[in-house]
Formats: sequence, C-alpha cells, structure tokens
Amino acid sequence: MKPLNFALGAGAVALAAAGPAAAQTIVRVSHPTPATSHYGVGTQAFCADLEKRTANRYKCQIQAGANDERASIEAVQLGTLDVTNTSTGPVSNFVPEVGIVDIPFLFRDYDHARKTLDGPIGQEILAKFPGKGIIALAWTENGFRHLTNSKRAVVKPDDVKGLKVRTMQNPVHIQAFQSIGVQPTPMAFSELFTALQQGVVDGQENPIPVILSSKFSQVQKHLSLTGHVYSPALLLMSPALWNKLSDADKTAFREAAKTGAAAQRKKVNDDEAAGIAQLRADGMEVVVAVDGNAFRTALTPVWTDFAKKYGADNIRRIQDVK
Ligand code: EAX
Repeated sequence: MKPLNFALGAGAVALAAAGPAAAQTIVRVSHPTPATSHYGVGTQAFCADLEKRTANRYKCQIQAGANDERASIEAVQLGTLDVTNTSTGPVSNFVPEVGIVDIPFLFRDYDHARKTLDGPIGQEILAKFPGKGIIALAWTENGFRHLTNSKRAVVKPDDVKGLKVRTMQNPVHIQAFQSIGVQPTPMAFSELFTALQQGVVDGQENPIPVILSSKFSQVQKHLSLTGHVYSPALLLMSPALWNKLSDADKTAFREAAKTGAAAQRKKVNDDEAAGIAQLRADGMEVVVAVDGNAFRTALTPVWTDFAKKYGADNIRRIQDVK
C-alpha cells in the first residue's frame, strides 16, 4: 500500500482526523533541573501546548534533570536529541554573539530582560542560531543569579576575594569573576552538587529557582542576593527534525515555545516571591543588603573589554530598552 499522501486536500485531512490515530512523532526533550523546577514547568507547558496544537501528532518524551547543558546542545546539533531547554551558560561556545546577554549587570530587572529578549534585539539573536546548526524557538528563563558559599557572608566585592566559585562554562562569566578576585572554576552543572558537598569549590551562583530545586541549601550556608547577572534560557531544537516540519507545524512549535516560556517565567516569579523564606527555613543565612554599586564599580574595567568584543553600540541598544 502506498503511504498516505498528505497533499490530497482538506477532505483527506478531515478523514484522517476522524479515523484512526494519525502517525505520531516522538519529540525527545531535555531540561537541566528536576521536573518540578521552572525548567520542568516551562517544558511541560511547551509540550502540552504542542500536543494540543498538533492533535497529538507530536508527543514529547521529557528527560528532566539532564544536567549537562553543553552535552544537550551538542545532542541537539547532532540530532540525537530534538529539543532542549537550556540556560545560555554554554551557548556562546556554539553561537558566540549570544555572549552579549551574559554580561553582568546588563539587565536592570526582569521586565527589562524579558522585553529585550522578546523584542527585536532578542529575535535578531535567535536568527544567528541556524547558521550554527541549531534552531532557536524562543527565549525561556533561568533568572537573576545570586552567589552562595560555605565560608562567609558576602556583602561587598572584597568579601569574595580568594573564594573558589564554580561558574558556568561561559567565557563572559569567567572573565568577570576573575576580574574581581574570585577563583572561577568552570564545570558542568552535573558535577556541581558533589563539588560543593566535597568542598572542591567554596561557592556557586545560580538563580533562586535553581538553588531551591537543586537543594543547594544542604551544602551551602550563605546566600547573598547579588543579582549580578540575568541568566536567560532558550528552547533549542534540532534542524534534523525542524527541516522535516510543514510550515504549519513549524508555527505550532514556535507558538508552543512561547507558551512554555510564559509558564517558565511565571514559575521564576513564584520562586522569587516564596523562595528566600524557604531557603531561610532550610537553614541558609541570607544577605539581602548586598552592596550592588560596589560590585558594579568593581566590574567597570571588564565592561570595557565586553564593549570591544560585542560593540559598545550593541550594549547601549540593550540598555536603552525601556
Ligand atoms: O540552567 O549551569 C548552571 O548553573 C545553570 O544555571 C543551570 O544548569 C540551570
């Protein structure tokens, strides 16, 4: 028997919809943190909306807690994974221009970041991905990053001098931390909990939703609300699957990605609102009154470098988003 020809017209489509279930494509999706985290909530919302929009012709298989974002991005590039929801942590190793959004103290607040990424600037950055063998569906969100450590309460830049802090495998972050006297130790997220537990590093930095969902309160005493950098995230897709999609299905994936992003950001908001009290209850000592201006000033020299690398005009354009 010949395979069903989907170009038969509306009648055939209606018949297929009324008849036995149409062929189903499994979409393999990963995200770094547990299912209950912001990434889990966002990914599940993406999948539910995709399945609904395509009448279940696409069905997700979600791998939660995949941990190693760099490996997930490589798998998406290779086509052994279809979609990953990842922070930009390792992304600039694949698409260098993305590094601009990883600059510390670039975004003023959540509104500024979300507006920039959903607007023309963010869309221009997404357009850089296909040239590197990756489809970027939408910006999701990890959140503003805060510093935790096992040694001391950090209020000002002097307090971090000499601390061994795990950073993401992100050139912008590594350079920024080095410039204020931190010993940055880049490593995959998958190794982080054990590294903190065994004292291989003194500290780490992540948004509240990650600190909560990864239970870092079990291995870190001090939390300082440094909010030193916004950590964007993305839903990235493999061209191997993307290139097989009809235009209508491409739209379904893109729209579902927006639904996922909205759910993920809402969960970030909720965790920001309730998370600090929870972390205190879990035994963390929280410094709220961090000297943010002193951290900003300490990072001024490295900003000069970033302006050279990414273009002062491009940075200004992001700062000017109101
Ligand atoms: O995306 O590696 C990190 O610290 C990330 O923030 C984490 O995997 C969530």
